[in-house]
Amino acid sequence: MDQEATGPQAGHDARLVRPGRRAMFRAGMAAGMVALAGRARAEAPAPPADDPWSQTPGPGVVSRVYGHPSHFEKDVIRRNVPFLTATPQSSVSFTPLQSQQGIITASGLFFERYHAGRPTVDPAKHRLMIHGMVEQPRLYAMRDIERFPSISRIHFIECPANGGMEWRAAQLNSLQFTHGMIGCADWTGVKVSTILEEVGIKPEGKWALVEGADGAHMARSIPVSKLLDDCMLVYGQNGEALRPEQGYPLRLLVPGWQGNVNVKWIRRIQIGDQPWFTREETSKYTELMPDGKARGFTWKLYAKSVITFPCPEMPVNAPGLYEIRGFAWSGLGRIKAVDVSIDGGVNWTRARLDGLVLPKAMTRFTLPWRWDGKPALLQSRAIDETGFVQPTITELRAARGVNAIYNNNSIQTWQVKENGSVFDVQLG
Ligand SMILES: Nc1nc2c(c(=O)[nH]1)N[C@H]1C(S)=C(S)[C@@H](COP(=O)(O)O)O[C@H]1N2
Ligand SMILES: [Mo]
Repeated sequence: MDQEATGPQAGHDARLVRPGRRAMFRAGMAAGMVALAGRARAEAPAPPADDPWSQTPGPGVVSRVYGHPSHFEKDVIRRNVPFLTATPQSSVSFTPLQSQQGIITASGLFFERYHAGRPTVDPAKHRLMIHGMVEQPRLYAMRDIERFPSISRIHFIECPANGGMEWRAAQLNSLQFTHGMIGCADWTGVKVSTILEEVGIKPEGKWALVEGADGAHMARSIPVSKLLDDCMLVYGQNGEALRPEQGYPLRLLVPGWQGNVNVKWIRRIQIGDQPWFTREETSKYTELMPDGKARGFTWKLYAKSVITFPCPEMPVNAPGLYEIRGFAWSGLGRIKAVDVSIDGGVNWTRARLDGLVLPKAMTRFTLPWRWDGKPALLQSRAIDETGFVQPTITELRAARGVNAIYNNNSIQTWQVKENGSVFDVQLG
């Protein structure tokens, strides 16, 4: 059974999400600091209290066991929406983006999506088979793959169903549930091109079937050109071995393309001359258009962004100076700019891009904001290096209708109320 999906938080209902006390505390910190500064002018602040932790030595080194975050951070966890899927084995848990610091998603918080649960794959027994239209079919053990020249790259993975529940209306009052099917990590592994050069692709080999070793045998068709361009066979994640949730011991990374093609526990790459039209690219992961036809092979993830503070889980408190924070990403390349609006898209201000701005990676943006205590409608709009501008939900519905589940990259609106609480809304 999937622990994450059946643990104590399993009963968490998306419709009932309210900020916890700790979240309220955090959100109020900026305002609190301003208030403190005001008070300091009147009377000198009291020296720090000699709390119990200041009076004795603490426990010794955390050695010979795996280290964990402070237990005060115990609410920063993946969460799932039990009514969303039939079983925890065909489920998804969402990244708590409201608590993500910086562009790297901690491995224990990286969203998970399984079609048949999480297999326990023995790395000593795991094999990657490469066959089909190749000169030299091969069966690789993990130690063979780890021997090849390697690279490390920071990339996001996003399920195209991220935001899929919001096509018709705003119904999940939570950043974690509207946007949490994304994570960004530092991945280490081998370029697929390195291995495909070893086996030699025959000239007619234009497509590849990539298949997982899980019970779902998740299989997708990918053009060989994409595999040779920037795909990786990944065994490292954020400085350690790939996590079981992410496909231990080996996963395919397809930078900038929808999460589904990033096959976990990968065991087979078959080269052919046409796509296979598997279940996951016909009955699933296609988009029903208003004219009744379905769009297929919509792999590319276009520019998207979201404000992570404030958000429903991280409200504001007293009026004063805050920093609006968020993430932007594009499957087409680098983020060029992010604009932020506090009046529902009437006026826009360019945000500051902070830290690393990498292709097909989450990018951090910030903008100072003096909240006057009045209602506000916060939005962010990403623009990538190809010039693509993130659309509004109205524009997206006009283009694709409301039957689509996948690829909702629309601008998110957070409504800030006078009492500081924040709600997921859509502007008509
Ligand atoms: N073998 C296998 N690979 C898989 C899946 C799966 O169920 N089995 N789920 C896919 C889907 S739908 C997504 S969105 C991503 C999620 O990656 P993550 O679980 O590492 O976040 O993995 C993809 N790769
Ligand atoms: Mo997915």
